[in-house]
Amino acid sequence: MNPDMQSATKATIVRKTIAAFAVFAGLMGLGWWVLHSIANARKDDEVQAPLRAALQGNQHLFGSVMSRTRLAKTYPISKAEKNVRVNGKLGMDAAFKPEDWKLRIARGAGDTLVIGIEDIRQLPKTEIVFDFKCIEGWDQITHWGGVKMEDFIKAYHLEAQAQKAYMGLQTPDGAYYVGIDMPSALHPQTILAYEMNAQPLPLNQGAPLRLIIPVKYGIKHLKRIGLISFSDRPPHDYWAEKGYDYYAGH
Ligand SMILES: Nc1nc2c(c(=O)[nH]1)N[C@H]1C(S)=C(S)[C@@H](COP(=O)(O)O)O[C@H]1N2
Ligand SMILES: [Mo]
Repeated sequence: MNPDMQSATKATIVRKTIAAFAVFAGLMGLGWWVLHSIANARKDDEVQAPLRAALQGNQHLFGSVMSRTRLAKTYPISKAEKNVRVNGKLGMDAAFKPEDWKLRIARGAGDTLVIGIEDIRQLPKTEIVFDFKCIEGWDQITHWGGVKMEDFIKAYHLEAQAQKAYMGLQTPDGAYYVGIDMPSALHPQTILAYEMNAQPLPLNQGAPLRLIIPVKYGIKHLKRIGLISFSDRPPHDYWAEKGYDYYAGH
C-alpha cells in the first residue's frame, strides 16, 4: 500500500469511528429523553400518563379478545363439589344482618336504585356449574344459581349505564371492592348468584347476593354485594391495588 492510500484509509476509519460515536450518542440521548419524559409526564392515577396509556391499551386489547362467544367450560351438576371451600373474608363482617340487606345500584349522581332480594328472585333464573379458579392455585367445580347480569340490566332498565366501560362492585361496608370491564360483566355466564348447590347461598359464601363471573379468577367473584356502580374509568379494585392483574381473566 502506498503512503497516500494508507492515509486515505486512516481518514476513512477516523470518519467512520466518529460517525459511529455520533449515532451512539444520539441513541443514548434519545433513550434518555424518552425515559426522562415518561418520568416527568403528568400523572394519571399515580402512574405516569404514557405508562397508564400503555396499560389501558393492554386492558382494552384483552377486553376485546374476551368475546361473548368465548365461554368457560361447564360441567354436569353431578360433578359439582359438595364441600365448597370458603376463602375470602374481606367485607364479611360477622355483625351483618342479611334481613336488613338491600342491593344499591348507583345509576348516576344522586340517583340510587334500591332492590330487595325477593325482587331479584323474581327474575329469570340461570344455573351454572364451572371450574372456580383462585389465583392462590386451587380450583373447584361448583354449582351456582341466580340471575344473569345481562337479564338484570334489562329488567331494571340499566342499558344506558351499561354503555360505560366498567362496572364497580363493593361489599356493604366498602371493605372489598372490584372493577369489571363491561364486556365481562355482561358476558352470558356472569350471574348475580343467590343459590349454591340449589340451596340458598350460605352467609360465608356471600349471601344474600354474590357475583359469579366464570371468565375471571376468584378475586373478582365479590361476595355480599352491597353497591353496584358504572364508570368509564377503571373503578378501584382491592387486589389490583396490591399489584395483581386488573383484568384477572383466564
Ligand atoms: N367479600 C369478599 N368477596 C370475595 C373475597 C373476599 O375476601 N371478600 N375473596 C375473593 C377470592 S380471592 C376468592 S378465591 C373467592 C372465594 O370464594 P369462596 O369463599 O366462596 O370460595 O371470593 C372472592 N370474593
Ligand atoms: Mo382467590
